[in-house]
Amino acid sequence: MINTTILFEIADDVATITLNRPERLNSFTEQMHQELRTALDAVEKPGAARALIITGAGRGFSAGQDLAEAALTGEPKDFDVSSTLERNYNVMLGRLRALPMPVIAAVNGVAAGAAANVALACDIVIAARSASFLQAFAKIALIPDAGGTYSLPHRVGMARAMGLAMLAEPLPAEKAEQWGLIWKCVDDDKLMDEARGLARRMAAGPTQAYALIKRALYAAADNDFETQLAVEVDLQREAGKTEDFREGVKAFLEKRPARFTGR
Ligand code: LHQ
Repeated sequence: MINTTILFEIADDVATITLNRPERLNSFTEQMHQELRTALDAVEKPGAARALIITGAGRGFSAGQDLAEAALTGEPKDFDVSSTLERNYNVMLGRLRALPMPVIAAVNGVAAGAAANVALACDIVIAARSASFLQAFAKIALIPDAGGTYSLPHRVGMARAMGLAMLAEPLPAEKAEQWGLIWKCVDDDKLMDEARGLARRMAAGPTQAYALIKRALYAAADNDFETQLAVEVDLQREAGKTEDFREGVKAFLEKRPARFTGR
């Protein structure tokens, strides 16, 4: 389907995007962003998939923006660094967050710069024990982008967020798990089994409930308690109208596993 700067497939309701420029540590180019848009178009088609995995080919997840790409060379007056954020990263981040299914980042190696924050924008982040998260930006005199200035203080608190952003030192996966930055760190050779297992499990789960859980939890970061209670009322109303809710209750009462369809 798409087989150049990314690999893309959908099997058993699980879509998988593999960033695929291993010789450049899967750093993001304009072409890769274009192919990611095409892949997300396919995932967003109703009924196409019920979970998405994002991972990297080779020894890294991704080194962030391709710093060698033509648009970044030359005199500062000739390019606007923010343009790719607005055209590419931010649109992609919004789409991942809005995707009505769980998105799993399987971080197979270093995730640096914008790529670290793309991974952290996924709903569940699993990392190989040898992987690391590097807010590389300050090394090239930039600030964390792709949502990093939002997700870091929210997830790990201001002290750690500031240290990660200013010192630009790699955070090993185990420490990322201990800090609550990611869901889980697993042995390298177990990473994809673990990610696929989770994705398959969730692809057979209550897809609409997962989508509503995402909406509720992401909204919470910006809401006060009263507002969030109201959000829960609205979203729970929607969850309660799904066939899967009826099936879940019925299965409980009949003491059998639920057979969810995502409807
Ligand atoms: C790369 C890259 C790379 C090109 C490794 N580009 N070639 C948004 C908007 C607009 C502008 C700017 O930025 C942004 C957001 C961002 O993402 S800014 C942050 C960009 N990323 C970085 O600054 C990280 C740069 N890379 C590194 O610091 C290292 O490569 C890390 C620590 C990730 C990995 O180190 P190593 O494991 O030692 O690998 P390596 O450095 O040897 O890289 C392997 C190859 O990949 C190498 O090529 P070569 O021809 O020498 O084998 C690198 O040049 C290339 N590469 N990152 N971002």
